[in-house]
Amino acid sequence: MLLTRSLFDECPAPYAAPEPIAPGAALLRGFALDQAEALLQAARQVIAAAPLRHLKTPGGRVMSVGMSNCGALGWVSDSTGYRYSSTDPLSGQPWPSMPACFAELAMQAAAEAGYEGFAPDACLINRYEPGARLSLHQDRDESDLGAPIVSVSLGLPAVFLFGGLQRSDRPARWRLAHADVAVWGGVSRLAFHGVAPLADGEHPRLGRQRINLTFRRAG
Ligand code: MD3
Ligand code: FE
Repeated sequence: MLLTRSLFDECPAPYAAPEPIAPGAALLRGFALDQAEALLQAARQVIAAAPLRHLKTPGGRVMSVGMSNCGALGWVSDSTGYRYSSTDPLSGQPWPSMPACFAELAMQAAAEAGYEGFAPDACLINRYEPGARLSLHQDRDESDLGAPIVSVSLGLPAVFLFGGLQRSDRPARWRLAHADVAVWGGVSRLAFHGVAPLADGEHPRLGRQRINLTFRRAG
């Protein structure tokens, strides 16, 4: 049984139904399976035009996660703070437009979780290599906190930390695997969350990395 489990651990099951993980939040396991190849190809094109980079935090650290964006607005961080920008600070050009397959998947996942009419204007691409992590934080740089956030996991599995409205609330741990989609809205929208250091591994499609697409209504 142990052997069977390890062999098939990374065989994603087909999507069945949303699993509630907190009020307003749902996990859609395997929801992106049919679209994973198209999403990865589109992500590769975005990254070719707006390369992944390790941003500096206002506190002066370098983030372990590599980031890029597509859509009208992109999330950036530097010594002066966090914000959304319509241009890529590396090139001075607008971010690549959001691929249609990205926007469509995000809209469908939001609807599946009960949020009709989600129209993201920002997609953050996060690339984790083994050891990369995201410390506990809130997403509060968006002007419309009534819109949900949709996140799509690709590649190596990660442990997602999902806390409460206070940083001190002990977070629950959720495993997010290839093609899993999570939707966060309502009272979960301002919950503290993060990603534990990525465990090393080899994903059949993506190798030693995890890519996360985070869709937001930022403007
Ligand atoms: C729960 N990214 O970029 S997305 C981020 O896997 C970020 O790269 C993570 O957190 C990642 O800010 C997780 C899932 C997510 C996004 C926003 C949330 C979960 C959330 C907002 C509230 C609660
Ligand atoms: Fe976040």
